[in-house]
Amino acid sequence: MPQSLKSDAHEILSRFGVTATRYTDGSMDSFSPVTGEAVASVTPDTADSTATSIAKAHAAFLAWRTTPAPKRGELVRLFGEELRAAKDDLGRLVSIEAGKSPSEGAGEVQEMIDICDFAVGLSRQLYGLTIATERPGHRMMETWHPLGVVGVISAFNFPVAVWSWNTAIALVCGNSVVWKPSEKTPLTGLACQAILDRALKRFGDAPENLSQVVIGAADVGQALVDNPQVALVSATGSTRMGRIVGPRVAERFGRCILELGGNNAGIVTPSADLDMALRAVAFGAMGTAGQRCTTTRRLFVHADVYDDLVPRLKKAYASVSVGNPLTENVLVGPLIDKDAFDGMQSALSAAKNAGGTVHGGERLEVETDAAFYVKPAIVEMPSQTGPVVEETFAPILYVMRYTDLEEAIADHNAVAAGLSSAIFTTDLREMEQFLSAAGSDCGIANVNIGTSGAEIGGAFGGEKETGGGRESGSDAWKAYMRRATNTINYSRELPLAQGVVFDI
Ligand code: UN1
Repeated sequence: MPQSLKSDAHEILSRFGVTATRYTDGSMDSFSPVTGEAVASVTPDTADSTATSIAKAHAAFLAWRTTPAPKRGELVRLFGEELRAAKDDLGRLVSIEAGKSPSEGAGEVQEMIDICDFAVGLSRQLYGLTIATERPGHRMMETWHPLGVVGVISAFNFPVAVWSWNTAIALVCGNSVVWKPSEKTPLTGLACQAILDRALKRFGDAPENLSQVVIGAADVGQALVDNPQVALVSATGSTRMGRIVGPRVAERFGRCILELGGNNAGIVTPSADLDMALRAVAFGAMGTAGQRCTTTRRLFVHADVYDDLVPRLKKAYASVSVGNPLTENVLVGPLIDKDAFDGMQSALSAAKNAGGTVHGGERLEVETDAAFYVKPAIVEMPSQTGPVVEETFAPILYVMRYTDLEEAIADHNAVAAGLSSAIFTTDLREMEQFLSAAGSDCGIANVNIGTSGAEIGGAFGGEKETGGGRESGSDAWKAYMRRATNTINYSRELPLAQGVVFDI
């Protein structure tokens, strides 16, 4: 079976036109979490080759920035077409490399298509304001200009969608892109670049090296982060990584979009539709084997409905199908690697030490012992202590009982991360309280849907240790452009602002 996954991946890459030497002759192995087997050997970049790519990207930017934005949108429209044609193949490669179910692999490619559609519309809507000026015979306005090279650093869990959010928007905004995918998912990186290359070929006269991929680990990321020609670094990953990236980019006054950890929670109130809450929590907590940054990790359940909902949840946990995600009817695939498994086990033992009752969490032998499959864990906690306040990138749901909504909201907010959140209620007052200024402190606050599965149309990101960045929809594009305030004097006088007199 490992053999067939490897040849499957290679066939897909060759259909995309990726040169075989790029994934067969290298020194860096790429593994499939489905079987734990190496499926490719890629050639890593170096700090020097990354610097060369950035210099080329900068030259591309200088040409691309003067291409009219709607024309830049045409490239992204073609990219969306290519993605539609590539959906099955790319979705399968995501499944092979990241261990997602076919439906989730395809869902990720769908997000890429959606952001392309969004960006095409945006290419005719990069609006600036006209602002009332205090001076007669003057006009004040703002103009949005392309920014420069955008460096994208992405994580294994959304190996293709996160790059596309950044790239589709960056391209219509007039920027070039250098992308470092996770070292755990280089193949999908090579495939995405090949798909974009098809669109570039059809487009015809785009500058060369408008979008490039650099493969490698931290040294390659560092080369992107420290290069003053990279105007914006958009980095998705752990808070630990963000603590390194943020200050380094700030030191050279570069711009950053940080999408870091989440410790997302749901609150189930007495008025909640429990059938709906059950399904939303099950998907939010167990989907993608708990490896989304938006995964539901904590659940506050009101005492009145606790004994109704929690046994049903435990039942769902006990019966969920865990296995090779490429086989039929499997909902939960593997963890990415052994480190993820070890992290999960140490969080579970810490939870036990803090008084928690653990259901599930044990390793399951699926495929080979080089692959790490686990039963998702649901842990009843006496209070929010120990590992509950940390993000563990694995399927662990900590469940706690509450009686007072205000206290539950305070506990909800009493963690370092602030990405996504949800309340399950049919009570208008509870809903509004949760969404108010004194409610959830997260970048995403939902009602009667889970914490994960955000649509691309909204701005995506979160507060506090989540990093504060916003990507994807709404006006997130503004981070990819520079704003100029322009004041034009069409009078014959020179009145100074604030009434200042300076007669010479
Ligand atoms: C991530 O996990 O890094 O909300 C991104 C979601 C997805 C994006 C997750 N649309 O689950």
